[in-house]
Amino acid sequence: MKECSALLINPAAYASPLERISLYSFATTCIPLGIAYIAAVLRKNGISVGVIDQQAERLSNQELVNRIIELKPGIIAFSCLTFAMANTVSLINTILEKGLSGYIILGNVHADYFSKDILNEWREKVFIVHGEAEMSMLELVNRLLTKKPVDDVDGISFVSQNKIIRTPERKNIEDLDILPYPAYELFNLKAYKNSLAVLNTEEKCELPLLGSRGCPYSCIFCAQKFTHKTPRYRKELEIVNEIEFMYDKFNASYFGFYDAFFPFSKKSGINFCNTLIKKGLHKKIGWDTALCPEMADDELFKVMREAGAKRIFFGFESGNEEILKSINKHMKIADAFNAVKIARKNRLDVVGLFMLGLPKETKNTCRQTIDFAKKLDCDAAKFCFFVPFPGSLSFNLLAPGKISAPRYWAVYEKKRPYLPDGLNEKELNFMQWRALFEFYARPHKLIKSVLKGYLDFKKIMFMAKTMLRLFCRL
Ligand code: B12
Ligand code: SF4
Repeated sequence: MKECSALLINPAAYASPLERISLYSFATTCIPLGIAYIAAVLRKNGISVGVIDQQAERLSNQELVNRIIELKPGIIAFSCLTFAMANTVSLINTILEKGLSGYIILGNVHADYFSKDILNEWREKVFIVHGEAEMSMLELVNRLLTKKPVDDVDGISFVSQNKIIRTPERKNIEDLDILPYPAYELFNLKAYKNSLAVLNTEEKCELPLLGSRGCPYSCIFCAQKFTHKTPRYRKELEIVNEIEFMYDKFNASYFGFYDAFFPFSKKSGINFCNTLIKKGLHKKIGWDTALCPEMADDELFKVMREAGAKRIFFGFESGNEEILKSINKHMKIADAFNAVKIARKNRLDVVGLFMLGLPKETKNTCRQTIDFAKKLDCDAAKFCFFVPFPGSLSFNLLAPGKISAPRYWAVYEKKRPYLPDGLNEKELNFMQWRALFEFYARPHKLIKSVLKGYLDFKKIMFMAKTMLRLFCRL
């Protein structure tokens, strides 16, 4: 990589080399789209940009710092998500201790949410960019590189004369189609091979796609609204044009939508698929997406399949209607069964996403969720622990007294930040183990999962080891 003016970094969620082989190394590595968009906007405006994805490239902190030294950037910008924040803190402290020249900019939901605490910690040494950062970053980077004042840049916070200044809010980008395509050429694309949305595929190059920003719903565990406020949708033709461009430029033959859900509606979905088919792209590419179960529709799924869709992710979350309601999920259990039925009919794989440890969760409701997952009989299932992440409604609702967070970023490393009244940590861990075991250890499911690439030897061994460890601890 050549020297650059602005270096954008996606820090890893581990702090030590040992942790690299821990659970986090099994976390999916996907291209951080926010960084890819910011990089594209900076580049388009003549700024030389470098990108390092520490998570994907599995760099130790020492290796990352050495790279920063080599690249001599005037700006060092970090994407700050909560689960990687403990490591980000130690990276920033190292950079400051070593006296590396270069302004430090922090963005993404965690830095945005905790901007005051962060500025109190590092004072004038860092700048925060709030919300969607493309335009604020462009102005801020330009000002800092040319040593001009930054107080007229909207959407940022910084310390000046010992005071925290927050400039007026920057409006989100209304017309998403004015943005340049994400700058994937700056990423080491090989580092993301077979990474898309957890699953293995045979395809050559997999890339993310974003057809919209924001979401009209308010599930309590989600921080989508915090950054992206109102929903905005791209034109279907523009999305298809981007697919065509990425196919030509990177030989990208598989795409995964990062949207809250895509398509946005039946009409828009049919239009998108027909446009893709008209251009003949359906014969060259495959794609997957996430949808709300209640949007399932036979006509829509049929044309999606024709247009190259292979798989749909559904956030089913819980098998208990009361819990679904309390987390603001607008889906009914019956919608889930209907969605899987229609997807199956149209030969679309279904990945079910479930949560354990939600507020009001008990052993009994976990049991309902496990039975629900098994009955639905999705092709694959993920059982995540509920975490009230900063930026989500649940963080505000549960924070007082409920989240054991002496220092909000450190707790995410080792200790569960939240437990419902009805379950202790051991019981919850055991429920996850049970869920995975009961779902995958059915002979027909195991065989199908291996054949379809949802499980490979590495994942089976990892699961077996985790289960054994949990079992020994009980
Ligand atoms: C797609 C996605 C994934 C994908 C890909 C992740 C990836 N590496 O990008 C997958 C499925 C793998 C995933 C996994 C997880 N995810 Co996720 N994911 C998302 C999602 C839906 C979209 C992210 C996205 O690309 N959006 C499109 C871009 C354009 O928007 P953006 O990222 O917000 O970026 C803008 C701003 O935030 C800002 N910005 C972003 N980066 C930077 C960097 C700098 C330097 C600056 C200045 C600004 C800036 O400017 C950008 C452009 O406008 C978000 C929700 C959301 N934010 O919309 C959650 C989200 C980021 N994920 C989240 C979580 C918790 C996870 C998991 C831990 C879930 C789990 N239990 O396993 C894992 C972690 C895996 C990992 N190690 O990365 C949380 C993070 C919450 C928090 N407070 O940190 C979010 C916000 C969802 C939520 N729960 O509310 N995720
Ligand atoms: S979880 Fe999905 S549907 Fe719910 S608010 Fe977040 S993005 Fe929207």
